[in-house]
Amino acid sequence: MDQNVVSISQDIRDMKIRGAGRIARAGATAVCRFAEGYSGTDLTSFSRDLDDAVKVILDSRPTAVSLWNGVHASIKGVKEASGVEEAKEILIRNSNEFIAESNEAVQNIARIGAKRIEDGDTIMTHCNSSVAIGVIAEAHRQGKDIKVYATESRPWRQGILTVNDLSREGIDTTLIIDSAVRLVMKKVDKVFVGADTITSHGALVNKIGTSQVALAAKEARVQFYVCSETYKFSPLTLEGDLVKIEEREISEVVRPGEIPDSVKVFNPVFDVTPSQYIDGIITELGLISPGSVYDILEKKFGTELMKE
Ligand code: RUB
Repeated sequence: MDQNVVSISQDIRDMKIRGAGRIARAGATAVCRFAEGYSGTDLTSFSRDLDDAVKVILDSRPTAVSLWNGVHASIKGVKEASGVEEAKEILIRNSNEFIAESNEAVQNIARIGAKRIEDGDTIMTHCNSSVAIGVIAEAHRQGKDIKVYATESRPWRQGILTVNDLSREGIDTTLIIDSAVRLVMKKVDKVFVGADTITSHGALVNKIGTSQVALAAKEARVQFYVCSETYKFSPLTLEGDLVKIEEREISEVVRPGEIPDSVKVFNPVFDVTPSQYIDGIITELGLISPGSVYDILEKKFGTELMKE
């Protein structure tokens, strides 16, 4: 197995590379490295080895469809190549294109999303979404006076990354523990979160606790926005597939010996926010309603994907 594929996949599994956008670009990078390092000349062996590499990459984290989409965008058309050299060229070109488009989408979402933020707004964000942070930072750069409450996001505490990112931008930032969300919501005007996956019926799959933030926002009549590239829309859910919710090690929650062995620990790391809690999804194509996800998926993937 290609060593780059193995080590990038391991870094995703260990959360050294994390966040749905970054893992998608890392997945595309892994298949690109596979192509660059491939020295064989037999197309059948190349295809088989590529299938194995893709499997290792996709197995690294199950929930974010961005990884699946990033890898599938990279391997598109490879099976139709006439030889190994052509297959390698297609792979390298596709993955570079995916990475460039992904970075461009993040910038466009920042520009579009910043328009939803007004001078004087207090914002809440959850976990560590580079796309949501991009929106907030862009509004700040435009001179809007904003305050941000960022949740700690147990157990991995990605909120620590978020407050570091926001304060580096010079934004007035307050860290809160996850259980303070409902209390603090009274002071908040808008919530901006990222996405790991958005289903064809407009539900959001994101860091565990996102649905509780959405519930508290709904109760307090606070607008709830999702910042998401359209490659986080899941074509698989068009056919009714469910999104697999990743469960991680109990060592992320408790220290050894802290609780009796008889006590079970359940550590799901994502949850599902139904579409009726979402005021808008800010994508690189514009601000859309959760009800439009199906149409975008159909346009993007058509029936071609469904036949694969
Ligand atoms: C990260 C998380 C983020 C999304 C979007 O979870 O839930 O909100 O992945 O991130 P984890 P981005 O830390 O478990 O990967 O906007 O950066 O793509």
